[in-house]
Amino acid sequence: MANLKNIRPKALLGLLAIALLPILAACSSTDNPLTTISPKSDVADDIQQLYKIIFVIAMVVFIVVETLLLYAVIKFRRRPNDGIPKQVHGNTVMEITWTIIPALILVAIAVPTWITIFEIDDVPDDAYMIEIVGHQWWWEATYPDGQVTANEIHVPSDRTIGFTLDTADVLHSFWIPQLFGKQDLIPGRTNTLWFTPNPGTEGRYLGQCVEFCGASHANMRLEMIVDSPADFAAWTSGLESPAPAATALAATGYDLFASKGCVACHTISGRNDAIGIIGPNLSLFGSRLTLGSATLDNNTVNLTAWLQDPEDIKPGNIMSKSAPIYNNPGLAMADTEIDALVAYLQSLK
Ligand code: HEC
Ligand SMILES: [Cu+2]
Repeated sequence: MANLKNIRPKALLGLLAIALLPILAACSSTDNPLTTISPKSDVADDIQQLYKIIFVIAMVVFIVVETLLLYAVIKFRRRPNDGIPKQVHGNTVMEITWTIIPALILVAIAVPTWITIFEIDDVPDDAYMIEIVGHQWWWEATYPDGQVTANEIHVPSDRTIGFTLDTADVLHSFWIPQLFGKQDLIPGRTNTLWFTPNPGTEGRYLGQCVEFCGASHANMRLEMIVDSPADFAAWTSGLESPAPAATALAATGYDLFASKGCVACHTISGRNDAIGIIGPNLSLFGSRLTLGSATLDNNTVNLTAWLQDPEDIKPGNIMSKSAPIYNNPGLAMADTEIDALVAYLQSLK
């Protein structure tokens, strides 16, 4: 082992600074969309407030305990010619003190915690309710007027949004750290959540499934897109309109979407033959920003890669496991067929 005495103090400081860099870098919210310390809604603000209270109490405890510890270590250190120190057993006053003080600290944490839990528990009556259903490994959202989408969930910025949370299979947990806290999706039970976006927070917010749900749990992300009221209205009405197949290539893709069996699992609004519900609803897929439940940007390269080998992108996903095109070599798709499907999916705007 290196002799610590040979390391100059300045070098040590330098090393410490380098070690701190990644920690400081983790504090910027733009590179870390899953940050919990940059709240953008009323509910997230409440949780942040609680976090601050507990953080301050923890800091005070830390400083008091470390100061006493350092004091004792230095003051009572062993000196030359010290004999055996005085032998004592027990100190009733101290023991009572160090039981009562932590109990009071716990009460100081419990009271604001309970208040916050009750404040954010019940969904306000005027909330705009969206039904969320978790699937291995993607999210389905159904709006009050019946429109359905997946993985990229738009909400209007001017009102309180409520969610009912259910699962189609196993446990999942819904979490968009900048907007609201975690809530589990439990088989046979409907949970709820809600939040009101803060003014001026239109934008994209990343979320993540936070309850282990199988092979691709880590790839089960989502985006919540807080839209201005006008953008939101345009998006929901777009979800209802039939999507035209724009080019000849896209028209070929339209036919392949039926002949390759995609229709068995995917719904696309405006197509009577595409009403499958095993996979995500693909209406307006061409205007989505992400793909594979928010794990990849939605562009030609990534979409082609997804259709060539979804297993490579999301291990164990139901599409690669169950779609005949990936399990029966006789049905495998040619590159030109994939190009046509990509063109068709991108035309769904
Ligand atoms: C056996 C049912 C099944 C079949 C058949 C199927 N898919 Fe899928 N598809 C799924 C499932 C399930 C997912 C979600 C996978 C995941 O994210 O875990 C999916 C995801 C997708 C996605 C990504 C959607 C998103 O929001 O990220 C696209 C695009 C897609 N499928 C296109 C197709 C095309 C094109 C075909 C036909 C060539 C097809 N699928 C056939 C079940 C199927
Ligand atoms: Cu999960």
